[in-house]
Amino acid sequence: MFDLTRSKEAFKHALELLPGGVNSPARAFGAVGGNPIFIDHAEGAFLFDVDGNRYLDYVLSWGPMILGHGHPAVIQALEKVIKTGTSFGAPTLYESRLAELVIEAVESVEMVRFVSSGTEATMSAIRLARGFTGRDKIVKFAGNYHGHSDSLLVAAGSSAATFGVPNSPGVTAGTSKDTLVLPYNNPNALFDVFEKCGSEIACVIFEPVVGNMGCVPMNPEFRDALTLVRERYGTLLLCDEVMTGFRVAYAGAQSVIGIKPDLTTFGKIIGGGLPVGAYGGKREIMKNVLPAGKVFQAGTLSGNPLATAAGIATLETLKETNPYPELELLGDKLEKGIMNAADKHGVKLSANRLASMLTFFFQEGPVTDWDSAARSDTKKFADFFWSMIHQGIYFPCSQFEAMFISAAHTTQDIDRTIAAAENAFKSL
Ligand code: KE4
Repeated sequence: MFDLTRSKEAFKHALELLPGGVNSPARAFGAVGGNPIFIDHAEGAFLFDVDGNRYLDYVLSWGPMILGHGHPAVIQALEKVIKTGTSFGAPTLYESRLAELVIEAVESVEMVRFVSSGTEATMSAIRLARGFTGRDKIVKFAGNYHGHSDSLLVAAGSSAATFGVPNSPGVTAGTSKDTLVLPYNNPNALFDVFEKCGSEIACVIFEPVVGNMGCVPMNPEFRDALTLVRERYGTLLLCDEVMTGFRVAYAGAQSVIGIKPDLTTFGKIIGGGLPVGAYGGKREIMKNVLPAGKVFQAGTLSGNPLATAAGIATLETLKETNPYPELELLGDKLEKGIMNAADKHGVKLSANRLASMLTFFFQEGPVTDWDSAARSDTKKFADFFWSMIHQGIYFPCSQFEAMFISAAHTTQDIDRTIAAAENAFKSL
């Protein structure tokens, strides 16, 4: 058993200062019980906590650290830029360079605007879709999480789902009435709503591969239904790639799923661990954003030189090294190894994976939407989570989160993880 004394003391103190002792509920260990672990530093594929314990990290800051922690290219880029200053409130060459990289990588993106978080990206993209179409309603899907702006915090996934708080207090009825929440991977539910009020719907926002109810890939029929309602009703497709962008493929999950959205949002990896979000898409739509157009959006630290430098270093390293084939091999090995171990010990487990993004659901499966994900045995997940923690393996602290593999993970790390999981299954 790991000694977690200092983390416990740190959490007790943090509880006096911060609501729930954290700055984001996903970190609070609410779904698994016990106290969150306070991290002192990280290196490569590993986290080191304030008690000196080392963990193999499958959270990677909820996705951004695809190169692993403290990658030399990112550190060198930050060391160079920080000597020149940290923020100017004026344009820099870094913003244009990061924009070039995103536009070059993602075929559907002709123009992009940087913000400081995924929430800002999706909130701004929704406003742009409404401004461009002149329509008020939006469609989202249960179990999909797009950040915490009011119109999107309705039957959200991620930590909201974990805490069973589908509609957060403080979100007004007036806001929620324009948000329609449908089941994911369900073409008929989509067609029904569009037949009723398709002409009022500005956009459909979706995760191309859901990470926020655990990993749930989009099925081809649903993909085709999304494309059909866009053609038939003139609604915009808003592909939320905050988590999947540069994660499942350099060209985005949209290139793997085979969907061409009107707008795309980004975050996480494009900041390389610093605060960057972005929204982008067709020029005819993006040119409506102030000051080119009339749709307002602004941000003091948007395109900040430090954050964009980290993002540039991350994307350029991904482009140069192309870790995706190796990440696929490691993901496949991990998925098969843990599923075999579960089978051997009679543990009901179902896995969903795309590339280096995956989730093991404690149930028979298949998991294709929120209702099926919610049937998972969250108590068994919590017991598994803590058993892995005490073996030095750091899984996401919720059944309804995706886990990730970095380019710093090795085959030996995967083997160790499979062995630890088999150990855990013995005592479940
Ligand atoms: P941020 O505002 O947290 O940067 O991004 C919001 C967001 C938007 N879209 C998708 C698909 C996302 O996954 C997220 C944020 N993801 C969660 C993890 N599931 C962030 C973790 C947290 O909330 O602390």
